[in-house]
Amino acid sequence: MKNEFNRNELLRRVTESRISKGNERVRAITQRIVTDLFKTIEDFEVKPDEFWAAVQWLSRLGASGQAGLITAGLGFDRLLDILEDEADQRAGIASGTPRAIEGPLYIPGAPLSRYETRLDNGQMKGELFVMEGVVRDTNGNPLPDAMIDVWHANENGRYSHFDPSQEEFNLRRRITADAEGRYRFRSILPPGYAIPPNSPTSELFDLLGRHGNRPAHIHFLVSSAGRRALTTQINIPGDTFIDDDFAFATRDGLVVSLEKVDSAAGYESLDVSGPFTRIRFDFKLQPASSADEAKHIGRYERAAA
Ligand code: MBD
Ligand code: FE
Repeated sequence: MKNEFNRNELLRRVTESRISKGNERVRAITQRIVTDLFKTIEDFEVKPDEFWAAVQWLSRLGASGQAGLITAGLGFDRLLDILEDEADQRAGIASGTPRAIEGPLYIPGAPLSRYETRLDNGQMKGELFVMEGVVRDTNGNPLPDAMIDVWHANENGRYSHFDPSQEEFNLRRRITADAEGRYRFRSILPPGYAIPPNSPTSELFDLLGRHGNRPAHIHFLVSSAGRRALTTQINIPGDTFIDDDFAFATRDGLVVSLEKVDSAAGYESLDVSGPFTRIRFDFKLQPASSADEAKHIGRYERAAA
């Protein structure tokens, strides 16, 4: 009878069998997840057709490249930020600009400029704005040559690279701050984002009775030698979804104000002529406790390092 066993013995065999050391952490976390899933299947009396529909959904999700939408929409991305915030607080590390989730749509290697640049290609509809400020440490000292990576959606709420209708790196740039830590750029205010309809992601959100909208936002990755690389976003005020982000990423300290500026004097090098909208925002970077923490890289590169 040694190959006839009940569910508890099956779970024991699945989680305890080994032919080599493996990795203890991976083993322990897998054991927890499998144990919890066995229990979920039992408690909800999940039937084979439901189980295989879910597995097939997971396969389609992977093939669609949308796993990062699901993690954001189910709160995992914000959870990681909350846990890091709590760890900083316990360690007494001065807080800088609040962190906000990277999201799944960052692409490294955007075109690089010094001090100032233009993100849009002149064809995007919407309101011209200039965003400017200084990158500082947590004591307020400017950080010369700090690196800013900025990316946002186009007028349809889509991101270049993932949207074949846009040229490569449209609305994506890197800027090195000047000797006083200053940066500025012009672009067009983006609208919000909505998860793709008729996709594995929208299937789940429909079944959950949830919307898949993000309020209008702009992403940043900001870094400087000896400072902890910051991943954050700003939120553009006035969006219907500002306090109801499907990714739970809005933070009070990141909702900027839009200033109306009457004269373009001083903005000639950005080709601004008439009145325009301005966002002023200084980034504050925490001290880094290792060279790795200071690296200007996206989350997938960081995980692979
Ligand atoms: C986005 O633009 C985004 O920032 C996140 C977190 C998820 C989906 C789309
Ligand atoms: Fe985004």
